[in-house]
Amino acid sequence: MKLNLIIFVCLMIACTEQVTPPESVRLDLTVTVIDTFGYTRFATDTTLVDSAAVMVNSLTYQTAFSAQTDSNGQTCLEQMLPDKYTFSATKRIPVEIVEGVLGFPLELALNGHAPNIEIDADHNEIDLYMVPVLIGQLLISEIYYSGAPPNPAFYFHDQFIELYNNSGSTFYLDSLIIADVSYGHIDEDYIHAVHAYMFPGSGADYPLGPGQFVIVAQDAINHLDKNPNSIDLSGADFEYYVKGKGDVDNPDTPNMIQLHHKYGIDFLYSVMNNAIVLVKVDDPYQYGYDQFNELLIPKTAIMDGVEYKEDLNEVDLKRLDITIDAGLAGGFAPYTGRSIERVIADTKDGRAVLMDNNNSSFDFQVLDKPTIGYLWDAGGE
Ligand SMILES: [Ca+2]
Ligand SMILES: [Ca+2]
Ligand SMILES: [Ca+2]
Ligand SMILES: [Ca+2]
Repeated sequence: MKLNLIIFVCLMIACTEQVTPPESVRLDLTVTVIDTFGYTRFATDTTLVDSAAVMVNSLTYQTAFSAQTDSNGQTCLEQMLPDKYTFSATKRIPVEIVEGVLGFPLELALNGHAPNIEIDADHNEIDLYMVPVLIGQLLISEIYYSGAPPNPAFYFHDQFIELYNNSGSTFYLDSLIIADVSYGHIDEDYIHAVHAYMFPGSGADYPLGPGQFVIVAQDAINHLDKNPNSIDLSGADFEYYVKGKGDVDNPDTPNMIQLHHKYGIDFLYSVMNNAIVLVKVDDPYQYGYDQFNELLIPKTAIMDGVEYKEDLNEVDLKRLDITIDAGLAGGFAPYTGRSIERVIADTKDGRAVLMDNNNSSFDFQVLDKPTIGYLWDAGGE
């Protein structure tokens, strides 16, 4: 009996053990990062992008490698296995260089993304082309979507999104929209929104000053009453409210205005994978719906967007394109109480300037617990 058990355990180990390819197949992989839009040439008289952060994800082995390009715009990853890889790179462009090229100042980053590239001994040099992307000023600074660890049951009504004014001037939240993005549409011009909720106000009712936060809760209540592993959102600034579905409505917390709600008892963020966007558009119904009852929102109206997934290696199966979010945040199991938050890139006039290169693989970090209305990096608990 005991022997049988030992054999069984050995078999289990043998089954789960990964097959390691022989050392001889390993290769050196060179990534060259190129900017043909003129920003790098303006600064260095070459199209080769130095000091770019590069991330390489293996699809089979589920490993990630990060590196930085040298003065020739190159980085070499040694001893790599032949596989399909996804390549991603990002670099912030100093405002004075943007002004030199365009004639006016603008916050830009360069992003490159090449998914699913077959690498072997004959194909081990990759040219990654960068495109300029606009950096947001009003940002999604945190999304707490994972839900609370079971106590006693799984709990996900404590989700919230935190927005942050990353700029030096006041923004008005009035009529801005938070939406989530459907998967599987190949559409250059529009995102397809499953849910879309709008801030109330008539133009100047809800100012957000530089360095200020706003919290939008799924339900603005103290969730510790429902699950001791959860959080208190009774102080949230806004909440989603879905009429006729048994949703709670805290009378002291203003409700977001429902523009579109395809399904669900609330505006629930998936605990595994989703993409959330912040939108500014004059008429949200101007472009109508697709055949799946999803609201069409032009990509040019998106102020910021963040995509997250439980499995970060699924970078080739994304909802948002490279102009909105070239990467992925997250990488943890549901119901862990963990959260995702932007990292601080800089401080300016005493306020944190958050990183927004439109690539969540670089811009976001994972927190063990959410930080409601403050930043973990700024000396949180
Ligand atoms: Ca609700
Ligand atoms: Ca309410
Ligand atoms: Ca952004
Ligand atoms: Ca926070």
